[in-house]
Amino acid sequence: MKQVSLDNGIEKLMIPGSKVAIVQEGNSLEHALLVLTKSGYSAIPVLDREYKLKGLISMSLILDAILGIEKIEYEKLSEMKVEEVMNRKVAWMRENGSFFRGLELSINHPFLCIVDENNTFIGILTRKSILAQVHNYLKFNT
Ligand code: 4BW
Repeated sequence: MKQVSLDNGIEKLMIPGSKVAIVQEGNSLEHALLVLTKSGYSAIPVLDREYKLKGLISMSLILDAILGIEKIEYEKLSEMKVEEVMNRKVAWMRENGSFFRGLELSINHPFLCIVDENNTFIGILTRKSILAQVHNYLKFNT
């Protein structure tokens, strides 16, 4: 019978950086809104020019930033930069991190950023791929 392990690392489950929708911290909110809308994701990583992880930007953070007291201030979309609005608290792991650590973090985070020892962005681990692995484990090992 096929055996599925939960002790393996996370590298095989990771979506590589080349396939992840990202923005740079110096991009305008308008650009970030475009990337979020076209990719269909509600939150994506923010990187600097050297591809180092800096934060996360989401649709709700952008909307909150452009919401004035009485109306939406659309001009802020081109005036403000992603770094002014992004969430700097990011759930992250190293590529050689354990599956259990990923599972634990994914309870509160829809995805985890994977970085190397220089904080360079390598990819993401999604809640979907973690759940799929747990599902396979339960299906084939119980
Ligand atoms: O455009 C989409 N394509 C696919 N294949 N699935 C999507 C898409 N948009 C949403 N989904 C599904 C996924 O199952 O909805 C879930 C929640 O999406 P989110 O959070 O709220 O945009 C998705 O679950 P998931 O694959 O476990 O991904 C969790 C979160 O990881 C997403 C998004 O914030 C981020 N993410 C996933 N793939 C990404 C990505 N961010 C940038 N680029 C990617 N390729």
